[in-house]
Amino acid sequence: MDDLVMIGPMLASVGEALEKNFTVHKYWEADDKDAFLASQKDTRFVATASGCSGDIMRAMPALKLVASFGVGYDSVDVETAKERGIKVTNTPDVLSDAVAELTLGLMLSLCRRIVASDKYVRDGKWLADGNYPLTSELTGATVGILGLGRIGKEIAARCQAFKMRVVYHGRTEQRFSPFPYYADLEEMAKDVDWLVAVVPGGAGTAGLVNRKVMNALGPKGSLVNLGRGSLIDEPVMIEMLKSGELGAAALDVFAEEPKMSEELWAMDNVVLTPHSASATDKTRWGMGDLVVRNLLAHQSGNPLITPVV
Ligand code: NAP
Ligand code: 8YV
Repeated sequence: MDDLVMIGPMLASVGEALEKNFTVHKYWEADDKDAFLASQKDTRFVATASGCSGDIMRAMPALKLVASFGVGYDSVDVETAKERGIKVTNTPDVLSDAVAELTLGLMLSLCRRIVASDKYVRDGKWLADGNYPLTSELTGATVGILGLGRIGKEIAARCQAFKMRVVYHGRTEQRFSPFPYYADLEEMAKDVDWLVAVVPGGAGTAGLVNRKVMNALGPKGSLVNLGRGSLIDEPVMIEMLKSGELGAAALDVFAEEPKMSEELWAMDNVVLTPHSASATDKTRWGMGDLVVRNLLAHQSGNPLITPVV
């Protein structure tokens, strides 16, 4: 059987399928990483849910394919892969519905204060203090989608079902999109009630949602981040949420996750989830299946199903 290096633990269904088809070597279990990599000079396959560095690629001269679990591949050193002729695959599309679904869940939680009002009931305050304060709704509001890609489009469709007006920003206008395009993110932020960020991470998008953009969104605006923590200037966001310069935030991803400023935990204008937008049984199974099918395709000389490079 061909050898394969697994960088970190993966979903059980992926592990089982890989064990059937490859001799699996577990990088994360090795005490001496250099010695481990030195023993993998002839290994052609890597499977990972936690990225793959250029150093690992350089230490594996026979490496031909890095199959990554997740659509975002910012933690895979794609430049080094390209230089070395290593193919990289990801898991697009199969997760778009689940991510869009959680996005709407977060938006509803935020504007209808579902999490806070659940706590209100459990704390016995309904009985003691009377009705919970009035909230706001999605109906009639404008949402600006930062990144109208595969997931962005699914979010847009769901926002329309909630009778919202949808606009978007990306680097390029999508010619046949039914939604108004903003070439400038700050201009879009001025005009919307909700800013939903769902662009890839990496150097090109780091800090895209900066003070100016959050200022434009303003005290009545809500920021939702499903993309990557690196998209937002997090310290500035926290400062603006505290001061009321930014209305509210719903966050699934964080710059240093799972770490984050505990200041966020105390804010009731914030809803937090643990990078779980794709974390359903069905979707994670589909993502894992795609990882395995890409590896098997390459192993048998067939075209990759979802290549990045
Ligand atoms: P996609 O189809 O490639 O869409 C990405 C969109 O981002 C495109 O519309 C692109 O439009 C836009 N974009 C890229 N760079 C940009 C920039 N510098 N400025 C403005 N817009 C930019 O990707 P997808 O499948 O929708 O996934 C998007 C991202 O969501 C992933 O890369 C990942 O980081 C994140 N994600 C998170 C979770 C989670 O669990 N929270 C799950 C899945 C995915 P232009 O090319 O026109 O700029
Ligand atoms: C996963 C994601 O949680 O697909 C992505 O880009 O962020 C998520 O679906 C992650 O990739 C799991 O490793």
